[in-house]
Amino acid sequence: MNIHTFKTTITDFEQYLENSLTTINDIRLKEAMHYSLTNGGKRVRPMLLLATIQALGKDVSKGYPIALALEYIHTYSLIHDDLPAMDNDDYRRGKLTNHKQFDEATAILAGDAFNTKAFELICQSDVPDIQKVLLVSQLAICAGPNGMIGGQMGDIQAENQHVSLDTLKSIHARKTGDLIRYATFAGAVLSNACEKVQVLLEAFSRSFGLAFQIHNDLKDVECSFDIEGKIQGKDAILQKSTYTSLLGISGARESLFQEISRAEKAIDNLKKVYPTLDSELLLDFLNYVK
Ligand code: GRG
Repeated sequence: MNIHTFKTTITDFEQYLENSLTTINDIRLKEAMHYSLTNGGKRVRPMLLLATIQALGKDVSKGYPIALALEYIHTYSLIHDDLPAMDNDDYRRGKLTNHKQFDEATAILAGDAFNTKAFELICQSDVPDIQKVLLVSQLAICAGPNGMIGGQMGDIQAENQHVSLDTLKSIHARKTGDLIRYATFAGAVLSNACEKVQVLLEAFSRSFGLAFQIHNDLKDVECSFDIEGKIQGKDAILQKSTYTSLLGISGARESLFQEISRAEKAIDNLKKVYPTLDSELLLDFLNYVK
């Protein structure tokens, strides 16, 4: 199955996502959460989680609460990332950022609410308790101080500094990569996949996560040359080390292709240990970063 066909089988996920906020009592908080949850995110992480279950031939609807929890954590991270104390952005996805549309305190609380509600969702899902414990603890690890938050801290500290390629990789493996890695982890847990399958899925999503970040850096550079051909834009202003600033555009492209081929190799190997795998669906995610 390709990703477009798969999307048509999970159209009710968007409705499920919209309905998930109806129990929030405070109207302003609910509005602020609804604003950021429904303003045009690509849903890469929940889609990857659900696609992993589909590729392993299991019941995709079982993954909805966990996929939504993952999108909640991602949404919180973007709301907080845009705040004046962080990236201080006025726009995201072509629309006002949460703190510009509402106010700073509301944006902080909307982010906090997504962060806590994610764990509530997993705990209240009807997956077996043993899986819940794994899913909750791994989400806390991936989103936490040695995961996404640690990556964000590293990213802030790297501003105006020259960092090595290894340091840059480590920052992004945590900041962007760990939630992507969680997607295949959760898909595998919910599908009762064995250790070998888990490991190969992790290799796939680790490379996909890095490729996702490199692709993002390349897109930023391609969109940010001024008329004199000088690089402008936020990363350049903050003198952030990026794949493109460390490796140049062609070096970054080379790294991107390397990660894509590592991810493809992981899927090849996975097909050998799990012959019924729908590899086309997982490989299709790589088209997004090509
Ligand atoms: C504030 C704790 C905290 C963490 C923020 C992920 C992150 C950490 C910040 C985002 C910074 C950024 C733009 C990174 C580049 C890669 C990335 C995560 C892009 C956004 O993800 P998409 O493209 O977003 O999946 P959409 O808009 O589609 O949901």
